[in-house]
Amino acid sequence: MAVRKNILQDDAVREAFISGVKQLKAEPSPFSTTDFGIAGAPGQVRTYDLFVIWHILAMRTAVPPGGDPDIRNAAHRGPIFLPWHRVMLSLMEANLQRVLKDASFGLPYWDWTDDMERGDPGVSAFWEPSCMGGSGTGPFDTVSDGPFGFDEADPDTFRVRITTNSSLNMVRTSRGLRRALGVDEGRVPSKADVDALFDVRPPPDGDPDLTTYDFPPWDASSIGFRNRLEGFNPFGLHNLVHVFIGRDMSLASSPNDPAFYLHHCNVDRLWEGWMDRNGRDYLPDQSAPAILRGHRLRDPIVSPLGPAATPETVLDLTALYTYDRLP
Ligand SMILES: [Cu+2]
Repeated sequence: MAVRKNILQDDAVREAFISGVKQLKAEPSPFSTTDFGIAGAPGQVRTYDLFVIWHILAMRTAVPPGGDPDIRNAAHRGPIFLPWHRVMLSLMEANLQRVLKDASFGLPYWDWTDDMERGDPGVSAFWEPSCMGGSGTGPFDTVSDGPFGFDEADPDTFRVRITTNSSLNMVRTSRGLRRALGVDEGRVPSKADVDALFDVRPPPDGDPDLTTYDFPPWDASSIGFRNRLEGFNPFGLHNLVHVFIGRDMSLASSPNDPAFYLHHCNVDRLWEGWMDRNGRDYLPDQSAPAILRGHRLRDPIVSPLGPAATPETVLDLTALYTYDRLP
């Protein structure tokens, strides 16, 4: 059983995360780039980059098929958003446990509200060279400090290897990680934003009842807890943090930035806190129409990294991990 802790409050877990990411970034997976239809000479996909590919594939899979992935896709803009990323995080955590040889390792979380309360969220121990490194520099905003900074002369330097072009086709690359902290958005969510997410007083007319997980039409326009946390309606929380970090974090290949996992771990913590208060209830159930296939209670979440899960099988993972503190 793992306990997930605040990355800024535990040096050992921070160092283990960094070490584990570097190992997964170097470790070959059983897959080749051609297995995923990626153009160019075949190359072996590393375990870490397999997560990037999986995320891109999900993001460009419209639900329903033939629809618009910007309205609803296999991992975002619909009810599956929270369970899908929970499965992804659990698989990352299991892979980190494996390479770290520590079955009790818990994926750490980044509570960005602490950074916002201190004033300038771009100035935080989180962005120090001892943790994630900071904002990028140069024409492409390439990160040059910290454990994931780019050093052309170092063959083992942290590299982005898979990304997408403007048509969401996967392309191979070999470059440094890119970030532009605070450029497209100057803030991250505040404690007040999180308090509002948990405000279960009877809503004024027209406002969502945040004790309900999600509502029709189950997409990026829906009101309710899921979309408030995902951050499409209104814009904020999860989405705001991606845009605040910018560059690689704004793309379908956003798991290229290790900060992705620490951010999403905090999103998962908020969902866990919500279920702890409001019950482990998910919507829609299996009676919802087939156009929602992929977002219903017992629809499979399929991954190249492990066995399929469903929302129902991940609603309660307290036997696998807990958080040191719930909101
Ligand atoms: Cu995502």
